[in-house]
Amino acid sequence: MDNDDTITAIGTKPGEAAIGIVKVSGNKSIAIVDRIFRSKSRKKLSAIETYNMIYGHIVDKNSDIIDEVIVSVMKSPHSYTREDVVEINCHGGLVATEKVLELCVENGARIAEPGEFTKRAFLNGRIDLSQAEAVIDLVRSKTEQSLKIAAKNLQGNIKNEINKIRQEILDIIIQLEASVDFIEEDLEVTPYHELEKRVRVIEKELEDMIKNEKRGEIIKNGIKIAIIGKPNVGKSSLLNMLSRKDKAIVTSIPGTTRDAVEEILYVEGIPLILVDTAGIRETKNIIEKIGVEKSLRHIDEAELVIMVLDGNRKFDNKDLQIIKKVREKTIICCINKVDLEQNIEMGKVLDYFDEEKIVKISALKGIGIEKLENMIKELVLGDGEINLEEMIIINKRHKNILTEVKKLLENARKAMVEDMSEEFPCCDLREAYGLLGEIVGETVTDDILDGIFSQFCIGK
Ligand SMILES: Nc1nc2c(ncn2[C@@H]2O[C@H](COP(=O)(O)OP(=O)(O)OP(=O)(O)O)[C@@H](O)[C@H]2O)c(=O)[nH]1
Ligand SMILES: [Mg+2]
Repeated sequence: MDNDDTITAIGTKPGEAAIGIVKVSGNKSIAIVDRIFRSKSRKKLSAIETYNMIYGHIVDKNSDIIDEVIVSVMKSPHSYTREDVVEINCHGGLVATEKVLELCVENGARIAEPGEFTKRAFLNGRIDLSQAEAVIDLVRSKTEQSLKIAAKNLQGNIKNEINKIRQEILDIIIQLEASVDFIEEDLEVTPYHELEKRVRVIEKELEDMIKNEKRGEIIKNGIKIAIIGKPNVGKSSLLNMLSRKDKAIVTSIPGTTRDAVEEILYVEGIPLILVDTAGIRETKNIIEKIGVEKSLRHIDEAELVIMVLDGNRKFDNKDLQIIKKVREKTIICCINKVDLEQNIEMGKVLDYFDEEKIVKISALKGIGIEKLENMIKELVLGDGEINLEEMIIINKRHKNILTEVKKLLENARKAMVEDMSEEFPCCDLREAYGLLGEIVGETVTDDILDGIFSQFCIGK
């Protein structure tokens, strides 16, 4: 990718729409569009003020009119990319918009790679890498909550925090180096135990951010909850009750659900992806067998499992077999059909589940559903409410970096505790400082950049 040439792309979704926007960015963008644009007053784009719009037509080399347009000009450095940016608002037909794009290319622009506009904004210093990533998150947001996080990160939430921490690390390094430099001069230096305390404070901040990554992931993508159990215990009835819909087929015939049925619920803006699965049992029926295999896969992928038992029947080996498959998971145990006579031996159930993870319900009558919902909420959101205003929500890439940084800080602190010479903690801290630069994009390889920007859509 050459960053000096002028790039172009369609910035809107292809297809019939009210408008289609062709974006052009780079030092030749105004000259290129001037060649294919005719305003009524014959005014040139180069003559119009930045952030103004002008009406006219796009014409081809035979001066045939291609489209009626409004063109806006945003001059460097006050534009998305910090370069001269021209946006051509076409009538949103597929062919007209494509044709305008083609004319831009014929006149010297190059088709942009996915994310290249935002990459330029980053390379030209308008935003840091965490803000560029926030642009992707913003575009992809599916819930109001995830939009909120992305918008805050775009404002520089992560950037500011990381830069603050980097500054603090740098300051500690300077203190340490000072004690090396002035070792002979008997100058007052900050003692190890004080610096160590400061490192500990940073570690704590990193810990909080690392913890929040998981929450961010849940807010963005929701969590998957698998409803499992042997046939006929009431799994589909429960899905229907929780989603207040008549989504899954319910019958008294064991083996009704063959294929997994999904339904998305929003709990405080967080998507819960509920999956009703086929009842797990040994079966010769080929369709049911595939369904059972699918159930097992869904259990694997689920962050939370709701295990349904039939309170009307005795706890048996089939229940036990299923419990054994989900031992590693976070589980809520529902004793269903409490409206009927209870034959299940609670003593046996308590052998496998903690009392606070068991809830008695009737998926038919709606008994205990609220309690179940609260249990789900608590397990999903963890301790307390999610207060987005005060949280810094990072992504996986950041988390991996912060985890490394935390190890380095621990090493540095250990070196101080063991009263090793200053070079040792200094070395770890310098590495930590450099690593943190990868989050904001100050120290970052082309591979990482390509990995990030290739996730963008074209024209962004
Ligand atoms: N009395 C009573 N009957 C229930 C309750 N929940 C489900 N049932 C009945 O139990 C039968 C089986 O319910 P389903 O929801 O289809 O059970 P399932 O676990 O999805 O069954 P499979 O899909 O075959 O694995 C149906 O006749 C339901 O009406 C309940 O809480 N009380
Ligand atoms: Mg079912």
